[in-house]
Amino acid sequence: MNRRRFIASSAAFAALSTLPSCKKSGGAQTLTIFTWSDYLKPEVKEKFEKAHNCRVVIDTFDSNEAMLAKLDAGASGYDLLVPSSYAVQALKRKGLLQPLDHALLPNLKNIDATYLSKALDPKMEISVPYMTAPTCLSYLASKVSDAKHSWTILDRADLKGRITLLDDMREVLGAALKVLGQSLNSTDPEQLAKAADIAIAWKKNIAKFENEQYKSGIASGEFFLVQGYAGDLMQAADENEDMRIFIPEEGTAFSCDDLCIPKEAKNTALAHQFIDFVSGPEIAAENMESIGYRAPNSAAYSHLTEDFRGSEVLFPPDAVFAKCEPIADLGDKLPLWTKEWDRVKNS
Ligand code: SPD
Repeated sequence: MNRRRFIASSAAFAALSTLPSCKKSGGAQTLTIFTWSDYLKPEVKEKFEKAHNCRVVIDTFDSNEAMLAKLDAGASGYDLLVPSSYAVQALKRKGLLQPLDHALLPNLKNIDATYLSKALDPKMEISVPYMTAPTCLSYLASKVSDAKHSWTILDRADLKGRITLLDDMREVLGAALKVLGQSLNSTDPEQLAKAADIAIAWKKNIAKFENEQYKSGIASGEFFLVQGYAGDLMQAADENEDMRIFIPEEGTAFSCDDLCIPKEAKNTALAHQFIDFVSGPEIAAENMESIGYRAPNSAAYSHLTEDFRGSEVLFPPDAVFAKCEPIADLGDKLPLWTKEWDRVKNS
């Protein structure tokens, strides 16, 4: 696939983001985005900067919980956030987001209506879907024999010390709940306790819980089996053709990350312009092909290559997709999860 090499380019991208803003040098505006790493094609960023005579500054988080904690602690200065849909709901409950002005967003007509019918914000009142993808497992074919395409591959003691899991309770306990045949959004205390027991057993085999180094770690051969996000794994696979990526047979999280504007944003008009820009058909397709994620944007699909459309990870067969679930907002049940996750982390 024609993806930009992100793993090597992340440092350069971060360096670009620390350049002085145009406010100081040329009077142009700065759009500050708080988002996941490797989640915007650098050339798309440059095209937006050129089209709107502005500078885009990227600050990154590596989990929704880290993003929520930073905002809860009072972090400000962001014009645009890119949380997963369940975290958008949490931000909304806290009164941290502002309603979107649809008059400034003509490209909303491109957003996939089938997707929206199941989305947590179907009318896009406070958020616009950006990218969606499953959480997957990936392994090195030359190192992992007889790889069963199941979460239970994490039980394999022969891979001890060569596995990583995401440092994310929704992903790890969610995967364990899928092994139990339960919803990954369960709030049943008994099911959660059993899921934590499974995660504790997995923990004995892993090198670490972490959310970023797994990409270069599996690409370099340091790790043999990692849990990660589909697009990040596809970017890594561009570096190492020995990598295989699969959706575990029990099902997985199929998350969507959304674009939304914080209540305190300074550059609200520019933030709307950015949302509209990345929702245009050609730009959405270009961005998707580069970062390896799928934008729910009907108008963009005809601009995708056959290779990309053929990805069984991003466009899984119906039977596989039926076992996948979006991550839901836990609301006041959150402590049930944090209690079990603490038990896993302290084991
Ligand atoms: N590098 C982009 C990572 C995108 C992750 N999506 C969020 C998944 C939520 N669990």
